[in-house]
Amino acid sequence: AQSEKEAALAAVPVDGDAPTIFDKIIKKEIPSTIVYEDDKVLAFRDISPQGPTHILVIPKVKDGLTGLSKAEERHVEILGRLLYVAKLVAKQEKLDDGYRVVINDGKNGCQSVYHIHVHVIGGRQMNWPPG
Ligand code: IU
Repeated sequence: AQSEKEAALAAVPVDGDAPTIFDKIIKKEIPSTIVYEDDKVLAFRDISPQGPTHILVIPKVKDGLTGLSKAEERHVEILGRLLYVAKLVAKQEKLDDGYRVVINDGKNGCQSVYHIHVHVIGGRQMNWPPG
C-alpha cells in the first residue's frame, strides 16, 4: 500500500475550488464515518488512522482554501471554526489526556488532499518532533 508520504508526494495540487475527494465525502457520494456536522463544517474519521482516534475537520465550502498557505482575511472565521470543532470532537472522543492537531501544507508538509483539513489525532502518546 502507498504510504501517506508517497501519496502526498504523488498528489497534484489543485487550485481554487477545483474539487477533491472531500467534496464527494461532503455530498455523501462516498461513505465516511461522520462524527460531527453543522452547516459549515464536517468532521469524519480518517480512512487511514494514525492513532486510535483520527478525525479530519473540513469546511463544507472550500472558497479557495486548498491549504493553509492559501488563507486570506476572508477565511479567518472558518479557520477559527475548524479549530473550535477540532476541540469539540476531541472532547466527544474523550481525548481527555490530550491530542495532536495538525494541518499539513504543500509538498514538504505532506499534504495529499487539496481541501484544507485539520487532523485531530489521539488515544496514544504522541512524539515530538513529528516525522
Ligand atoms: P493530508 O494532510 O493531506 O496528508 O491528509 C489527507 C488525509 O486524508 C490522510 O490522512 C488520508 O488518510 C485521508 N483520506 C481519507 O480519510 N479518505 C480518503 O478518501 C482519502 C484520504 I483519498
